[in-house]
Amino acid sequence: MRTVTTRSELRAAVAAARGRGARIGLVPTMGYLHQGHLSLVDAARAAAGPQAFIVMSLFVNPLQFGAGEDLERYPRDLPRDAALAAGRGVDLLFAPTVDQMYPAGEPQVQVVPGDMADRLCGAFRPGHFRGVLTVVAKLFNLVGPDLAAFGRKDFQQAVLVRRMVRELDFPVEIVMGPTAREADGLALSSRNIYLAPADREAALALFRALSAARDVFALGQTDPGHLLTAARDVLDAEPRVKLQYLELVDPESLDPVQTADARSVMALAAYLGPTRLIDNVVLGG
Ligand code: PAJ
Repeated sequence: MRTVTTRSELRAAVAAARGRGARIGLVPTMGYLHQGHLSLVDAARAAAGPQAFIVMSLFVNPLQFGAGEDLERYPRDLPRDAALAAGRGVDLLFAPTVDQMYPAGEPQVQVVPGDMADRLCGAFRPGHFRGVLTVVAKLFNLVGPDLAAFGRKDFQQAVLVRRMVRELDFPVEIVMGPTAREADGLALSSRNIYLAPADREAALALFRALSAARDVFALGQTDPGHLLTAARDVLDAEPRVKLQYLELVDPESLDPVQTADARSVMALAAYLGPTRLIDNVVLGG
């Protein structure tokens, strides 16, 4: 695996791979890699086929962090990440500085999403998805991938990237990888290392709550109120969990559903101490 830090080295390395007939798969990340990120490397490789050339980007994107969020203390460890990426078969690691990505400071031209970015997480993180889509668009233009992999864990993000690709005609196939979890159900996240032991234990209530709703749905319940109550009861029983939102939405529009079906997605965000965690499940999946 080669690591590059400049846009020109990135373009040259991708062009060389393309010249050899490679199909380019991109896995965008903010680093501090875990098995969720690495499972996307596998998904991208599988989708790209025998001629796969996998590019991973590793960039803590300041544009997507709001005031008072964890930009400064977001965990960073390039040597560790490079070893993990190489071990999983990444071909090219792109780890730029902020100056390299935004040489003129905050870009004057950005990708501004519509109402769908003001729901769920977006309601509590104004400007977050503008920052995400702007950096993803930039990465798509720098790499020119045939496909790019995103995790279902960040469900709203993956849906908005799909919309951006469709509505702005990026010639990129989007692959959505399943949520990787610890053995006890906690969704893997770079932020899990912030959790104090008692909060790590309490955080299990998130997936337990979503699973409870899924169980009630499996018994035939389709009323959103009942399904949300099933989840909320589990969360309420865990006082360390400070729920930010719990919603049952359509997977395409992100609108709240009137009647649940197997495709409906239950999503939540909650604070455990100072740490904000998110999770979601597909009711029928
Ligand atoms: P980051 O949080 O580092 O996540 C990078 C990718 O890994 C995203 O597609 C995310 O959905 C996926 N991922 C994270 N946890 C996962 C899990 N437990 N299972 C499966 N996939 C998981 O998301 C971002 O970075 C940024 O917003 C980014 C897209 C890189 C733009 O800056």
